[in-house]
Amino acid sequence: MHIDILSLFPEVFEPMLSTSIIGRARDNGLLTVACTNYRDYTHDVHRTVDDKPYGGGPGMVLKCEPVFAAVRDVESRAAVPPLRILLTPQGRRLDQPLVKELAAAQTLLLICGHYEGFDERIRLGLKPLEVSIGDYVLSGGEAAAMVLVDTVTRLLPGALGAEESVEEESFTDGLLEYPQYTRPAEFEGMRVPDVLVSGHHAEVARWRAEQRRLRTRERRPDLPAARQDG
Ligand code: 6GU
Repeated sequence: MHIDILSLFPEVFEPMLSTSIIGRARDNGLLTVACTNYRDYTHDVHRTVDDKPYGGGPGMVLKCEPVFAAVRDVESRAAVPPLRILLTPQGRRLDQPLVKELAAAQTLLLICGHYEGFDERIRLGLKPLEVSIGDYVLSGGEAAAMVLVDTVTRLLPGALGAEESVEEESFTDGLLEYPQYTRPAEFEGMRVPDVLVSGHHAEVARWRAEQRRLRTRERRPDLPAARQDG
């Protein structure tokens, strides 16, 4: 997969993109990422990317010209037309089913905003898929783009080692993860459950399945999997 990220702050991405699973996916050629600054597509001496809103009001609005120019330039060099994604709190909420859809694309183009918002014609003209990562306010789309890249990368074939199976994780089957322990068997009076120390694989599996059901019901009764019998 190839991901282009358009942003006013392209430098914020590199540390997370070169670390851990994303870094390894890039090293192994499963993923390429290119970050581009809208400011490189301005033509005035101040390299202006934002302006006051028509009709008045607080804050500044991201201008059309540098965003359209950046999108067109990046896409003109792409092998296949990318799936355009606009990071905005007004978008479709990112969840694991949407992550799966995005991970099936060959190329993603992530359009990050900052300031009070985008000129509406960015939506109207570029017709991106609008994606939000949750119901809270971020200062810009950068943190949301990073979340999206992380979640999608984990689903690329070969990105996770055998030790990091996608299958057993929270949300892949709609249930939360079971509790994990490692040595020592007792820490500050807290003991690892006997069943895990016992070495009975079938009982361990049964205990973990039960813990997942209990946890999901307790913590996330809103999830469909919490309502199932068993
Ligand atoms: Cl994608 N962008 C911004 N600015 N705020 C958000 C968001 C995105 N998702 C949740 N809050």
